[in-house]
Amino acid sequence: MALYTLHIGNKNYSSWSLRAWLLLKELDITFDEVMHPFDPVKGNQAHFEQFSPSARVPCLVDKDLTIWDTLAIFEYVAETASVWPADKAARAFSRSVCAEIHSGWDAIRTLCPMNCSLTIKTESLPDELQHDVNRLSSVIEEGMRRFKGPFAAGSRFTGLDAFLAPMVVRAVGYQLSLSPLSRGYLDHSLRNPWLAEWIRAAREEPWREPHEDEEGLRRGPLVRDYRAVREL
Ligand SMILES: N[C@@H](CCC(=O)N[C@@H](CS)C(=O)NCC(=O)O)C(=O)O
Repeated sequence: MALYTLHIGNKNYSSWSLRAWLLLKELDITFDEVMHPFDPVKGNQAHFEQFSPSARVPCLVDKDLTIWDTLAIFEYVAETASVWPADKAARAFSRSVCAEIHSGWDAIRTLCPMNCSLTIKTESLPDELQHDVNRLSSVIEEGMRRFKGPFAAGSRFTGLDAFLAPMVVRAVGYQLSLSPLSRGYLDHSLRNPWLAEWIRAAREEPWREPHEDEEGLRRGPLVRDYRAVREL
């Protein structure tokens, strides 16, 4: 029997869902996955509030406990599993970067919405987006230098890698320019079999979020759309 239930959104678009899903998969924690496709016409509020107090995904259910919001889910799982690095400095760094991403990086999140299916040749990088891209590059670089890789905070996958996964998808999909060391991290992350499985499933989804696709395409011309299935 699965330990938890994890409510998630569309794999193509739901960056926060990816983080929690990837963490549980990497930690080998069994869970039932319940996907709730976003509804770009009616909105999600009425549907999502049936299982999540914030009406957002991801949302984790452990028997009679409901844990919502990605950081809270990570800390809940950390009570019984090895989410964060054993090394104190690496743990402090990881939590700082995760908190920074969670409460900031608005430009990269809104101007480059995660889209597992599209490759876009980014030509328009407003200053605030360039700032976030530089910050992404520099936190990966710092993690790799200080904790020696190949993961962001040392020799094994941790919560920080789960937090960075949607940024990896963005960096590749929007062809963002990162430092050579950071690019090495991207290549290593893309070889993660669970991330590859998520991306594969995302590309088979029939659902579309037109405003997300349009926002992404404002960054530059489409190089490739990997979606296998026609829109419903
Ligand atoms: N702070 C929340 C953010 C969650 C969030 O914004 N999730 C998006 C999907 S990636 C969502 O549920 N959107 C539905 C909506 O806004 O209607 C977290 O960290 O989990």
